[in-house]
Formats: sequence, C-alpha cells, structure tokens
Amino acid sequence: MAPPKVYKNFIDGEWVESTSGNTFDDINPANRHELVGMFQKSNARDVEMAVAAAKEAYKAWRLVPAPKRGEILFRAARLLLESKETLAEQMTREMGKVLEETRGDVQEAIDMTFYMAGEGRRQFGQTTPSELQNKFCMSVRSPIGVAALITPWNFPMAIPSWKTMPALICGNTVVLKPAQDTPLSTYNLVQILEEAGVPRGVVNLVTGTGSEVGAPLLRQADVRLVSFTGSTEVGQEVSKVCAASFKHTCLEMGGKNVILVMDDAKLDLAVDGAVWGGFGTTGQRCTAASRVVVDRKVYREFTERFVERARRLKAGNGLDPEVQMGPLINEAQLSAVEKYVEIGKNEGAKLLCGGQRLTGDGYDCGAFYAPTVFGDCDPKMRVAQEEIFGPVVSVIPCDGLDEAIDIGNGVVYGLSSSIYTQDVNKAFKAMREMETGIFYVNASTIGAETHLPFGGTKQTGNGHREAATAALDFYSEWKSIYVDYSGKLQRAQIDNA
Ligand code: UN1
Repeated sequence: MAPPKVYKNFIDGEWVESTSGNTFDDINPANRHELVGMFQKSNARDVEMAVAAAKEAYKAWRLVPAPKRGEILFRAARLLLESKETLAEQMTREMGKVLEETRGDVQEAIDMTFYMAGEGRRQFGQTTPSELQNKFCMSVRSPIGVAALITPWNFPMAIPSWKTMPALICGNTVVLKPAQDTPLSTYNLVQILEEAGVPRGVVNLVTGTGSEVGAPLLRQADVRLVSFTGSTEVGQEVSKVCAASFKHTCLEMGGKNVILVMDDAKLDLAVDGAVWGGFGTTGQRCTAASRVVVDRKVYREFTERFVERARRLKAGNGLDPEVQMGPLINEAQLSAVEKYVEIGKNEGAKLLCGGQRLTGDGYDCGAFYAPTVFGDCDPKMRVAQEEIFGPVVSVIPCDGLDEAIDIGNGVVYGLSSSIYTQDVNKAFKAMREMETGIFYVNASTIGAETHLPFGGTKQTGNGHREAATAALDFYSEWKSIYVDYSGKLQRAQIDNA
C-alpha cells in the first residue's frame, strides 16, 4: 500500500511544512484504521508567517477591481463543480456523513462561490442628496484587511467557503484554520482557489489544533477580522480575546432548534421533517432539529411514526449508497452523546429508541450511535435545553400554538425553528414570534440556502449574519464620502438652517 499522503500548509503562495516538523493524522470516523492523510501540526511561528503574507498581499489585492476578483471566484466555482464527486468522496472519508450529504456540502460551496463572484459586479452603495447645494454624497464598501477564519468539521467545505468568498470579494486577505478533524476538504478548497488564480498570499491555510494555531491567530495584531463557527464556549473565548484589540468578530455558535407540530399538521410531512432534521448529518448540524414540540392531540400518533422511522434508519459507512446515517465525528463526540443519554434517562425522559452505541459487523471500527428518541420530555430537562450535537431528539408534548411557541423560545439559543401546520394564521403567528434567525413553514430546521442571511439570535451569535449580501456587511466597512463642488465653505447643520 502507498504510504499516506502528507499535506502541507499554504503560506504566501507556497505549499510548506510547519516549522514544528510535526504532523497529525486525519482519520476516517467510519473506520479508525483508515488514515485519510497527515497534516501539518502547525504552531505560532507558522501563524505569524501566514498573517505576514496575508498582510503583504492585502496591499495589492484591495486594489484589484472587484469584478476581476469575481472572475477568479467564477473560475474557482467551475473547478469545484468539475471535481464535485471526488471532493464529496474525500469529504465522506474524513467527516463520515453520507455521500448525498457531502455532495450537498460541496454544492453549497459552489453556490456560495458563484454567488460571491457575482457580488464583484454589485457591492452596491448608496448615493443620496446632500443637505447643501452643489455637494454630492455617497457610501462605498471598503475592505478591512487580514481575516482569520476558524471553521468547524461538520461542513468542512461549505462553511470555509461562506467565510472565504465574501472576505475575498470585498478585498480582504485570508488565513484559514480548519477543524482538526477535517482539514482535507478545506485544503481542497484552497488548492482550487490557487488553481483559479488567487494571487500569492491572498489565501493562506494553516492546519493544527485550536490552542496551537487558533489561539495565536486571534492574538495577531495584524488580524482585523475574525469569523468563527463552533461551540458557544469557544465563541465566548474568541470574543474576549478579540475585544482587547477591537477585532471585528462574527460568531456562529450553538443551537437547540425546534420543530413545532400542530394538531392540523400533515403528519407524514412532519415525520419526514423530524427524521431529516434530527438525524441528517447524524444530528451534527448547528441547525439540527434536536427538539420536536407536538400538540397533545397528535402526540401519540406522531411519536409512534417518528420512532418507527428512526428505528429503521440504516447507519454505516457513508460511502455505502444504502446507508442513511454516518458515524459521529470522533470518539469524544460519541462520549458526549452517551453522557447526554444518561442525563436524559436520569432526568426521567422516556427513551423510545436507540440509546446505545452500535456494535458488531461494520460498526466496531467507527464512532456509530443509534438514532435516539426521548419522549415525554419536560422542556426544562437538560436534554431539551442543551446542544447535544448527535442523533438524539427530544419530543415534548404541548397544548396548542401559544405553549408550543413558549417552549420553542425557552432556550438560550436562537438559530432555526419550524412549524408544521395547514393553518396560515398559525404559520404567520409563529413566524413573527419565534426568536430564531431562520424559520421554516412545513419544512425542517435544516437546509438554509446561500443567498439568504444565515445566523441566529441570543447565544447562537453576536448579531452578524453569514451568506447573502448580509455577509458583505461583516467583510467590509462603509465609507461615507462627501464631495463639495460649490467652491466655498459650506457648513453642515449650520449653513442650511
Ligand atoms: C451548520 O450546521 O453549521 O442549513 C450549517 C443547513 C446547512 C448549513 C448548516 N445549509 O442546515
């Protein structure tokens, strides 16, 4: 067998080894004996070099006309499209989710790249009348500088693309630090950007741990922007560190998303949505439907059907087309799920299915856990309050829409929610009342599209949104420009009184 490939960092347009001389392993979570590749175990010195390269490259990149920057992104999008299948396969090997979903992840990166490429010819500002004669007013977007992008393992190409593409189209340069579990997909994205013609130093990739790469990256004086997707605990740290030097931060963190099932809902549809939202990506999405609040009038029927479907889900290696649910990302994540299932049982939640690690043929070498449903949950139970990030769904009975909304909003997070109902009045009321950044009607909580703002309220985020034109608001700053062509001193607020 050929020795496993050693992947390098990308700094200042060169593929280089870490100055540490060390590497770490990228392992297949469906088969811990399969080494996907070896990556650079980078350190603060590598980070410093990447930031210096990005700072230098910024001088020229900010002046490249945005439509020209867009042309490079258009090329990158086409290259991603051409390699979609290979990229998806490699992603399933390192991340575990099923091929259909990794194709979706790559597609999301393609969509975002095309979308932001187009922004090269938009990035519209405003022109507006002045309060004074012979004076012209406008606002334009300006780039900011070096952006540090710290990305998670659950969407290892889509999320890096959500951050990289708007950063680039606005004229910033980038240092990417991908999650340690899934560096290959981000590496592939960077390689495609290089092939598409991104100039040296504009995009840099430094792989490694949070403490050895992420933490020093946040402390670099020349980093002006930090975009982070991950846990709320780490997000809090990122926020504190960045506050010291007023770096702009965009934080996307936890969720405890909810589906509300009303008594008039089409139950088949609601069950489909609960299965897809709860167990798609093995429940490892920030948008996962980890709670389902069901009207008591249909509670029994819904729960029976839901559990029946959850039991039948086929878990296994995501490369197998029969498989519907892959493994968890690693053993630590599996232990976290086991811990929460114990908590749920001790709190008195009713374990309706699952509740154990999958063992036996095809499972022993990976981090597989059975799709798990807790019924009769009290909304205050920890399994109904805290993000688990695994295939565990808590079903909570309720009486009517108002109580459903109260329960739905009764968590610290606010990313995504949805309602299943045939009643337009209920749908609109929930649409207004749910305190989440994303809301669906008769669809599950997952599946956001790239041209709408993505992000959440409360402890899910810090008020920013990713994707869509909303992303441009983070990756650029407004500059207001006044042109006085009167040939005399005109004093605002005074000479127009
Ligand atoms: C995430 O889990 O962090 O809306 C992102 C969705 C996907 C993105 C999820 N398009 O579920």
